[in-house]
Amino acid sequence: MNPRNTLLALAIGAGLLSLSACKKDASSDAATGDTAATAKNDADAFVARINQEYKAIYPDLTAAQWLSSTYITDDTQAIAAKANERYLTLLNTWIKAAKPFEGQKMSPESARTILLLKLSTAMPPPDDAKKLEELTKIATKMEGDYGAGKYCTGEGDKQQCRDLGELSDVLAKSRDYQAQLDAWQGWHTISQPMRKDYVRFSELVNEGAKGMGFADTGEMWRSGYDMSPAEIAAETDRLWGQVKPLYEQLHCYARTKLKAKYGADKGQVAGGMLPAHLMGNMWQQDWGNLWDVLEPYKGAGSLDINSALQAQYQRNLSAARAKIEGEATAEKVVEADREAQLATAKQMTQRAEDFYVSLGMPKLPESYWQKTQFIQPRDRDVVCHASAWDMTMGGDVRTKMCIKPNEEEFTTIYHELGHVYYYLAYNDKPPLFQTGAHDGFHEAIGDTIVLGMTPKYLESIGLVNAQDQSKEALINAQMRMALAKVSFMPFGLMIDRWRWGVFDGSIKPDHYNQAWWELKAKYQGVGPIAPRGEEFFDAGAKYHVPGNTPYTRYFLSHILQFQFYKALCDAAGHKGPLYECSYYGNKDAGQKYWAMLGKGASQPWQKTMKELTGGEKMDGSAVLEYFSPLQEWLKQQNEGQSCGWQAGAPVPAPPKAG
Ligand code: X8Z
Ligand code: ZN
Repeated sequence: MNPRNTLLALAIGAGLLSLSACKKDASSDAATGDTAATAKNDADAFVARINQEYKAIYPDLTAAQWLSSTYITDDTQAIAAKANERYLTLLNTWIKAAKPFEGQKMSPESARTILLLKLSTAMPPPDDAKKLEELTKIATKMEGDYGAGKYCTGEGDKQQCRDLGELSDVLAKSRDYQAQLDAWQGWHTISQPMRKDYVRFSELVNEGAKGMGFADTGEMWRSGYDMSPAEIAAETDRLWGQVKPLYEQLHCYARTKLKAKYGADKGQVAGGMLPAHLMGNMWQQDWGNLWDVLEPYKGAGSLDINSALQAQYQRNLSAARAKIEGEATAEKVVEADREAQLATAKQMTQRAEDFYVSLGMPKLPESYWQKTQFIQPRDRDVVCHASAWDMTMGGDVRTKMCIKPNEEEFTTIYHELGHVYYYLAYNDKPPLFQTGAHDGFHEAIGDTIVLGMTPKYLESIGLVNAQDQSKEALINAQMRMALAKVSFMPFGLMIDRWRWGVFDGSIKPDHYNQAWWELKAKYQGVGPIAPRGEEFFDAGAKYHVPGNTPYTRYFLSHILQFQFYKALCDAAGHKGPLYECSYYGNKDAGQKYWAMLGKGASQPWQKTMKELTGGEKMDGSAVLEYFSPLQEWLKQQNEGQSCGWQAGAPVPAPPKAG
């Protein structure tokens, strides 16, 4: 999550409070009779003022949001909802106040600021004060309910409640068909009560979007790309068309392996789709946890990062236990374990920081280490979903995670630090330009660094053993990356296809779940083993729906990051196949990247993109270039198979337990 989305407009309102002061300056121009110049001065002064006051008021909202996300109680939620309500009320006022300036003569910077102002929230507020209050309460409640969500089984003393982390662990590690099914279905019970909230939520935000002149909230979300809403929708189709053949090959390979593992009846569902509960991930967005099933060549390249991180944790645990030897009460043992978890999480974060610093970027400020939430607290509910925060636009940057020592979390840290370094790089820009060139850029920064985590890099930091140069090792390395990146792409697309439909009314509340699974089938080729009726609200079991974070950004990011990667490789003077390139330690690449980050949203993203990559379009060809050895290999593996799936096939009764 990027809290800036909800915050960007804050400054505008604050700015308006002092607009009378701007007018005083403007009137002196009026005396000269130059009305165009007067209007220009008015607009520029308006923008300058709101920027200043935005920055001043911004920390009030981030503090309330941070508190409610790291300490979920009724009270902190009430505080966050109120803070949000106050801010959105101001936003409404300020957007209206900006209206007379639209189309007036003003500097390009001011015009862009006013444009960004209207798009600065993902939650367009309705005019009506009561409805706005209702909206912020529902939004805060949905995110809190998600964060505190637990699946409980058994009764009385025997009751066992598991949170998302624990249930995800089952999917990641257990290969017991029923245990995985139970964990998957269990998590999907937590969102059932959210359905009615989401129905109301969409009505309220749509009212807000219409009030701002958009057809609906989806159109508003699609308006933030320096092109028309219809154009960006068509762009996502085009980009998906480029990478879809690669996804289909990966899908085909995974299905063959799952069938070999679980049998032809259980390894797939109707229409040749992949069973939702068997993909190692609650949403089937990242198949990296299925390495044991999908590894092409056993042991080749030995990229076992999970074991290395586990070993690091065990070393920290031994050290912490040694300190309490002879006096180890149960409580002290638990504390030692937490000390080891925290130490490991910090070491993992230092590793990630080191990559950025190696590029010539600054070290993270001391306050980052003091104020970040690294691991899940023991004594309270928190929103564990990883996020990066810019609390003040003045260096108080933080991440909020529940880090565990595994590869997925390790790369997520690199992802989150991408957000943090973006914040730091554009902190000297006017506050309203302190956001991504577009939201996909923000998501791509850290992931680009992840692409630079080549086997050689991992070897150089001692995380994996010496790498051999065999063809088998290459395919294994490519597969490792594809399971994280390629498997994600259709998921990155389908979530907002669903929300765009909800917001434009083509998906009605009584078909929420049906539409959700139709889209999962169409794009991902994934299905449940038994029909999921409208008593469920499966979209709500993914953070970004109750958390109201637009998702197209992640799809775009998965295209962009390969373009950025290629550009940084060029800057680093890399010769040879793209996938071999790492710019770890390369200051030329770092300088180019930092310069791009520093631009924030001050100019259309196409210009920023051109400065980095030389081109002005998003394009999937770098993805295909990167994965070309794997794609060839997959084609050979899949020879003779009939790949692809039928999205509309009826879901049969589930196979018998066992
Ligand atoms: O939500 C995130 C980040 C925070 S911006 C952890 N991601 C998406 C997700 O988890 O669904 C990163 C990849 C996709
Ligand atoms: Zn992110």
